[in-house]
Amino acid sequence: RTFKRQMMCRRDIDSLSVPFLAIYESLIPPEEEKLKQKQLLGLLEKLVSKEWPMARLYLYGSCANSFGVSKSDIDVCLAIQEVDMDKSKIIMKLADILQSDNLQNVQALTRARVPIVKLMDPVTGISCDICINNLLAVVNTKLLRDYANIDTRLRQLAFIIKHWAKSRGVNETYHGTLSSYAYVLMCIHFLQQRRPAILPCLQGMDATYSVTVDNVDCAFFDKVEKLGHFGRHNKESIAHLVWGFFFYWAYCHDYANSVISVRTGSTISKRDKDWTRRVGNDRHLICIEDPFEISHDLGRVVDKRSIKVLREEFERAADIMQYDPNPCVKLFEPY
Ligand code: 3AT
Ligand code: MG
Repeated sequence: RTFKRQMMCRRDIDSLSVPFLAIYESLIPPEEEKLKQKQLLGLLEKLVSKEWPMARLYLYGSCANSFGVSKSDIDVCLAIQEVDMDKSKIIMKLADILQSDNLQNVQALTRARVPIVKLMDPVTGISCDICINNLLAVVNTKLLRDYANIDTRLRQLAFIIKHWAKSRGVNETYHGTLSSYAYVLMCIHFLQQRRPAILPCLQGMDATYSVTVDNVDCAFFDKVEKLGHFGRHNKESIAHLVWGFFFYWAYCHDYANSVISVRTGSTISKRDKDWTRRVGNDRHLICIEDPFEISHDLGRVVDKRSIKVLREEFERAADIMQYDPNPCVKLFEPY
């Protein structure tokens, strides 16, 4: 492998933005889908507040971070202070409460890594997962959404990368590949690295938003409308960025020594984080620092076999972007 290989981008790259933008547009959820999600959230709020008037429901994940494609399930977090009830009891009770109304397939998954209630709303056709007190996910959802509001190229790039990852079968954490959340962080990191930068580092700026959740201080600049158009000095087209993203992960990222860190707007060394050797099941073969739970490597699910799959997919995509006459077809070919 040629590390930090220099490569000139193909000369017709910008003309490829038209088909890429068409794919992006086709993935955007229609307004009526958003309305249905709100409607379902309203129904859930009504049912929950009968039993727990002080509880709150928050949307998180792709339905709220602006990286959700059409027909996604929604992720909901129940924020509740029930001191003498453990999570699995709350999950069972919640399932009970929701069972009673016109919702379908209500299931309590108390033994999952993150215990949830799953259900389907027959009126809107939307499926939903409800977790308990996972407020860090609500805060990281806000961080992602705030980044998306700075430059539309982030949302475009992330949609295209998520679509690629799903088509190629590399968006499956239970098979050792990466979550959608990890891919969006990779996109943000990549746009922070462009010169001129397309995204700033919100956690490196004076904080205008600050909360403490589970003993983690979460602080960042969230008045993004005040940034003007931050990335305006960088004129790279979406096709150029898709090419650059794959080229970066195929040939530029230093997998052996570097951790990508949206929190610092840069990379940091694996040695500084003590992520140099395998501890338990955490192998640190690709390192993606969570912006708030900084001891948390989102690449920890990746193993010896799947890192090879991932890197080969990045190289395949980079080569298609560089040489294929019709990259939009080949890139998303089912694996
Ligand atoms: P899909 O459109 O459903 O593929 P998503 O954005 O909903 O994408 P995930 O299903 O991977 O992404 O995760 C849902 C949310 O849960 C996203 C993020 O706020 C949170 N989350 C996921 N994985 C982690 C993690 N390892 N650490 C912290 N938060 C996480
Ligand atoms: Mg989701």
